[in-house]
Amino acid sequence: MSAWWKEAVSRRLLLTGGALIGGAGIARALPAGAQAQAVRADAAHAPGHQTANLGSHKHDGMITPGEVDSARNGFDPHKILTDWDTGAVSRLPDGRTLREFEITAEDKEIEIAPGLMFPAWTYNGRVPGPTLRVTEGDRVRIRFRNFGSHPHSIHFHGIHSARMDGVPGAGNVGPGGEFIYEFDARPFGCHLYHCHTVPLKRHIHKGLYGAFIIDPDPARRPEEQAVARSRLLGSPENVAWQEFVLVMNAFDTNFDEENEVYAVNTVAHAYTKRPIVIDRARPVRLYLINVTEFDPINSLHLHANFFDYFDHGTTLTPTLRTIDTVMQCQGQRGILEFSFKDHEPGQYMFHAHQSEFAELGWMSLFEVRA
Ligand SMILES: [Cu+2]
Repeated sequence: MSAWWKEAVSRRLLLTGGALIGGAGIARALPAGAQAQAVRADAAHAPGHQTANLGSHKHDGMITPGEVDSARNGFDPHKILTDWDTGAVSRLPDGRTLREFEITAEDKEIEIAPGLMFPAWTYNGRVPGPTLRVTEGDRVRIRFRNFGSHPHSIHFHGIHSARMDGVPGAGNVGPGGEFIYEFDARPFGCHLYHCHTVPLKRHIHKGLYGAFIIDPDPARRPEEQAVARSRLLGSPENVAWQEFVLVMNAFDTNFDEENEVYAVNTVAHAYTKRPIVIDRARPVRLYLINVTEFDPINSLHLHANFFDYFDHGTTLTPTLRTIDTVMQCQGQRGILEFSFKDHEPGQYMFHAHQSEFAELGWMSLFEVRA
């Protein structure tokens, strides 16, 4: 069998065996029972052997058994879907809105699948970090303090000066240090922020990233006011929508530069075990961001339905219409809009269409209710 298949088998057993990994090798860290299963699974898939027994052990269905302790983690993937952080709001002398945010970096062990701890680096103690949500044209001021053990920064995707770019020499902060990033929010869209300290792949993968949404200002877009208002958080037109943020991420639990666990909003299979409830009568808007390290792309496939897609969220008319799957490379993002109004109630899947990612945690459900 190919090396890829053996690898997939051992990655899958890591999850279904409920092993606890803290930087040790997978085989060494697997409990004795799971090691025995790993041996059997490999034997079952030896060339010429027709009896696949992956589904025969007690945790069937490719879902991580058990529950993650959200209280101990200090964040809940279901709350992350909608907990927009709009900052402390005040008026500048010129009448514009100023939004101020406080973000800290800290080292923290988090549970990413039942019993599976990951030594993360976090913004505000959570992965992904807070979802910052502002309006086009606002002044944004972020006070960043580094309580972590390594240098960190915040690099925002958006338009700003070189001094505010969060790269080495411009807002890179050593342990105990502090920096204030400040810029005008533009362009409107679905953006992200992440640490830009080297080695970048390690700093991003450890958990230092989050969503940064800039809503369009309807007053600046007279031609497209109605749709702009529907995107503006809290407007009557916006309240009609069901909006959720989904950050596609993954975790390399044994530091071999391959991921063992995949998810949206960090916790494997969180929305399979407890589906996202959808009111059939109201439209759905997803803010989708890919920060997955080590794999070149990630994707979202919606079952039994199609959506319109706004690449980067920087337009008010769709850039792709009537699709059911979208791919994103790391750092790419977009807005998905769809409706279940003509569907019968029930559970509708959405997941990565890389099947391996889905089995390793990136599988989710909408529960559509009448
Ligand atoms: Cu960093």
